[in-house]
Amino acid sequence: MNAVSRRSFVKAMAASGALATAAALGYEAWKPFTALAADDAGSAQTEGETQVIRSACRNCYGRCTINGIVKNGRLVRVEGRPGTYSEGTICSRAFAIPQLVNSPLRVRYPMKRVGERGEGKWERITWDEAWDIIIPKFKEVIEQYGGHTILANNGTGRDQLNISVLQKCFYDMGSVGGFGVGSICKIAGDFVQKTTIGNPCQFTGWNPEDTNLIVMWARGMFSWGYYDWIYIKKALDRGAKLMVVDPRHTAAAAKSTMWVPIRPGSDMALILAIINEMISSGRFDKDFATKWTNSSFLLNDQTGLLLRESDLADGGSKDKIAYWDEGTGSVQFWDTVDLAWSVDDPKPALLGSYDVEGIERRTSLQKLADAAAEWTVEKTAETTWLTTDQVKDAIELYIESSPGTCFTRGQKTDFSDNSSSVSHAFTIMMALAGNYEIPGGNSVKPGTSTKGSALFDAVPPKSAVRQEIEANIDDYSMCPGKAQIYGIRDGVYSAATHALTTGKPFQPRIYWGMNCEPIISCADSLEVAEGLKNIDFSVNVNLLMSPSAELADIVLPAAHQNEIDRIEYPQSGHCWPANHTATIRQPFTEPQGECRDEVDILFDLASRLDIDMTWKDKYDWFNFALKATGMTFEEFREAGEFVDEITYGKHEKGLLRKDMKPGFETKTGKVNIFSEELQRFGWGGIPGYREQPQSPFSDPDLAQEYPYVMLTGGRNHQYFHSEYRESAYMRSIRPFPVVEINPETAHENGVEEGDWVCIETTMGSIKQVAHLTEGIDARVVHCDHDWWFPEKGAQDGLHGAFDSNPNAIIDNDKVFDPAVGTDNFSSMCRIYKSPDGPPEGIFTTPEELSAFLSNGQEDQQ
Ligand SMILES: Nc1nc2c(c(=O)[nH]1)N[C@H]1C(S)=C(S)[C@@H](COP(=O)(O)OP(=O)(O)OC[C@H]3O[C@@H](n4cnc5c(=O)[nH]c(N)nc54)[C@H](O)[C@@H]3O)O[C@H]1N2
Ligand SMILES: Nc1nc2c(c(=O)[nH]1)N[C@H]1C(S)=C(S)[C@@H](COP(=O)(O)OP(=O)(O)OC[C@H]3O[C@@H](n4cnc5c(=O)[nH]c(N)nc54)[C@H](O)[C@@H]3O)O[C@H]1N2
Ligand code: SF4
Ligand SMILES: [Mo]
Repeated sequence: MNAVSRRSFVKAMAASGALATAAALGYEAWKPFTALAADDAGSAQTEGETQVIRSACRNCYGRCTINGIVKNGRLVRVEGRPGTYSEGTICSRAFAIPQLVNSPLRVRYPMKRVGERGEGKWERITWDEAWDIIIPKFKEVIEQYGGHTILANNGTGRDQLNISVLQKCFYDMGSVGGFGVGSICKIAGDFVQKTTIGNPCQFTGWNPEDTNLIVMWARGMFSWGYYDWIYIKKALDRGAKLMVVDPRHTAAAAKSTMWVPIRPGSDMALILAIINEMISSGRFDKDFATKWTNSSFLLNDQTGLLLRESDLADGGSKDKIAYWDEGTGSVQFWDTVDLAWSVDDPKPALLGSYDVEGIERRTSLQKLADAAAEWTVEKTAETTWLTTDQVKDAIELYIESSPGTCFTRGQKTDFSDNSSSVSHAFTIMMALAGNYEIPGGNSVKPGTSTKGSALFDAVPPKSAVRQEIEANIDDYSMCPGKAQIYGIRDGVYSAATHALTTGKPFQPRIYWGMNCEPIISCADSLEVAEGLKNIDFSVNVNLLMSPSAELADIVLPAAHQNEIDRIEYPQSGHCWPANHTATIRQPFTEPQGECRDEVDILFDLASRLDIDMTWKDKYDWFNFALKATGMTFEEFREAGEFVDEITYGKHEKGLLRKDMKPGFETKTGKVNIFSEELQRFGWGGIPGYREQPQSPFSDPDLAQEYPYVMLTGGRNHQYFHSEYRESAYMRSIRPFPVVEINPETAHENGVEEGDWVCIETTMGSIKQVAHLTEGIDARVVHCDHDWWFPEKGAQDGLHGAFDSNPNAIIDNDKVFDPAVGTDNFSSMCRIYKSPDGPPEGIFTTPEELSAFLSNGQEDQQ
C-alpha cells in the first residue's frame, strides 16, 4: 500500500472513532471503508491497463457471478455481474476478495515446521522438498498401520470438485475420513433425504415466482446468497406469504407474514403437530400420498421393518412389500424392483390396520398418525415456548397454503442428536402436503434431469480398496456400528477427535487438512488441538497460517479460489434460476508465489502414490463432467454459463431416477414415510420427538446454575466461519465477536450494551461484546462463532483460538445422532460482565488494523 492511501485509511479509521468502543460494533464505520475495500490498498494508484474478467465467487454457497477488475496483473476490485441469476448482487465478502488475495498474511510458499507444534516457527522449502518429506511418510504409514489411519478433511462445500478429488485420492489409500464437516453440516441431512426422497431438496429448488407461501425454517439471512431475497421480494410483491421459524427475530422475520419464535431444539414438536393436524383432519394430498409415498406399506412389528412377501410365505420375495388393497379386499404387493403394483387398478389403504393371516398390521402412515397424535396444540405450545395461538396459526397457514408452499431451511436443526429424524419429518410434512414437484413447491432434483448436475454425478468410480472398506466399514470406522447411513463419506469429527486423543478404536497417524479449520469450527476446540498435536504427521493446505495449520508439519500454499479454473454451481438453499445454472469460475490473476490449485496438488499426491485417479488431470475431468452439455471446458469458458430447462412433475415423467422409471430415486421408488434405513441405523423408521440432552427441560439442575440456552453461529455479512478475521475491511465492520442478549437478561446480570461479557458453560468461558436486543428470548443468548485473532501469535493460544470462540466451551460428547453422527453447537450457559475487558492482545483500535493491509510487495517476496 502506498503512503497516501495508508494515511487516508488510518485517518478514516480514526474518524470513525466509535470503532474502538464496542458500542458501535463498527457499523458506522461501513462508509469510510467501502472505498478501501473496493480499491485494494496495494494497487489503488497503479496506472496501466485494466482488464475485466468474468468469474464467480466461492465465498459461500451462493456462488454469485462477479467480475474481477485487474490492473497490471493485480486484482484491485470485484463487482457483481448483472444479467445472471445473482442479478449483480454481491456481499461484503466478495468486496474483500482483493484484500485476501493480496494479504500480507498469505502463505505463498511450501513451509516446513522447525519449532515445536504451535510455536509458530517455519522455514520455506521447495515443492520437491515438501514431496520428499510427505510421500515416504504416507507410504510408511499405509504399510505399517493401514490406510484407515490416515485422516483427511475438506471443510464445508467450498468446492465440489475438491471434495470429489480428495475423496477419490484418500479412499483409494484406505482412509475412512476425518474431521469432515459433513457430519455437522448438510451432508448428514442430505443423506437422510437421499434415503427418504432421493435428493437433498429441503434446501433447494424453491420457486417463489409461483408460490403461495415460503417457509423459512431455521434459515439465516446472510447465509446462502443474497439474491434469494430478490426472489423472495418478488413473491411477497405478488401477495405470497412468508413464514419464518426462528428463535431470533431476524431480518427475514421482520419481513414475514408470520414469525414463529420457536424454542431452540424443539422444532420436531411443531413439525409433528402440523403432520398430526394434516392426517387427523384429512387435509393432506391423498393422491400424492397413495401414488408416490410408501404411506400404505404395511409394517411387520416383529422385524420392525416393512412387511414383505418373504415374511408371509416361504419362497416369497424380499423385494415385494405388502399393502392392503381396498379394491380386492386383500393383501397385495408393491414390487420395489419392477416398481409395479401386483394388481392393475391398485387401491392402497392409506390408514388403518388390517388382519393379515391373523395378525393386525398397521400401514406406515397409521404408525406415523399414532405417534403424531400426542402433538396437540397445547402440548406443542408447552414444548416449544410458543402460545397456543401461534401454534394454531402456524399449522393453519402451512396447511391452507398447500399444495403450493415452498420450503427452505438452514442448518441449525441438523445440530442435534435428533437431526436425522428432523430431516425425515420435514420431508414427510412436505410430501403429505403435496408440495413436491408442483408449481410453487419444491423441485426434487434441482438442475437435474439434467445436464447441469453432471459435475455432481461425475464422481470417479469406486476402487477395489474402497469397496472392500465399505463392505467392512466397522473394521475401519472410528465409530463402528454408528452413523452408518452416513457411510464413510466424510467421517465423523467427534469420533476422529476422540480417536486422536485416546487412540481408540485406533490411533490415527496422518492428518491432511484442506479448506478446513477444525480447531475453530468443531466443538471442544481444546480437545481437537490436543488431538492434532498427537498426530505422527500432518499436512495443511491453506491460504493462511490458521490455528490448525500451526500444528502441521508441512503447510502447502493454496491458490485462491479466484486464481484457478472451475465449473461452478450455486449449491443449495437456492431458488430456481440459480439451481439450474452452471457458471464459469476462472482466474483473475495467476496464483501468487508458489501457490497451487489444490486439485492439482491432489492429482500430484495421487500420482506419487500410484493411485489411478481415472482422469488424467482436472481439465480431463471438467470435459467429462460437461459432456451432457455438449461443450468442452474451453467452450464453456467462452459461453460463461449453462442454463438448464425447468420442469415440474419429474417423478411422473421418469426424470428423477437413473433407470428413467417414474418414481423417486429411493430403495422403494417412493417417498419413504417409514424409512427402513433410519429404522436400522437411527432413532426409528418414523420421526419422533427427543429433548436435547442439555436443555432447561432435560436438565433442570444444570439450568439452575447455567440458566440460558447458548445458541451460536447465526451467520453475518462479514465472516465465513473462521475466514476473514485477517481482513481489515471486515474487522472494521465487525471488529469483535458479538453476543446477543435480551435487555431483561442483560440487566439481571449487570451487563450493558457494548460491555465485554464472559459466557460460561461447564467447560469454561469465553469473551464477547454484548449487543442488547428484544429480538431474542430472555432465556436464550446468541454468540458469534468461529472467532480467532490473527493479530495474536501462534504461541499465544494458537492466535487466540480459545478466547472468544464458543466451540472452546461446547462439549462434543453430549450429542450424537446414531444415524449420521451430528453434533450440536449449543449449550447451557451463564453470563456476566468481564472483570478484565477484552481478551489480551487483540486489536481494539482501528489504527491497528493497518497491519492486515498489503504493501503491494508480498507476492514478490
Ligand atoms: N459454534 C459453531 N460452530 C460451527 C458452526 C456454528 O454454527 N456454530 N457451523 C458449523 C458448520 S455448518 C460448518 S460447515 C463448519 C465449517 O468448518 P470449516 O469448513 O472447517 O470452516 P472454516 O473454519 O471456515 O475453515 C476454512 C479454512 O480453509 C481455508 N481456506 C479458504 N479458502 C481456501 C482454499 O481455497 N483452499 C484451501 N486449501 N484452504 C482455504 C481458510 O483459510 C480456513 O483456514 O463450522 C461449523 N462450526
Ligand atoms: N456469511 C456467512 N454465510 C455462510 C456461512 C458463514 O459462516 N458466514 N456458513 C455457510 C454454512 S457452512 C452453512 S451450513 C450455512 C448455514 O445456513 P443457515 O443455517 O441458514 O445459517 P444461520 O445464519 O446460522 O441461520 C440459522 C438460523 O437458525 C436459527 N436457529 C438457531 N437454532 C434454531 C433452532 O433450534 N430452531 C430453529 N427453527 N431455528 C434455529 C438461528 O437463529 C438463525 O437465524 O451458511 C453458509 N453461509
Ligand atoms: S453471497 Fe456468497 S457467493 Fe455471493 S458474493 Fe457473498 S460470499 Fe460471494
Ligand atoms: Mo455448514
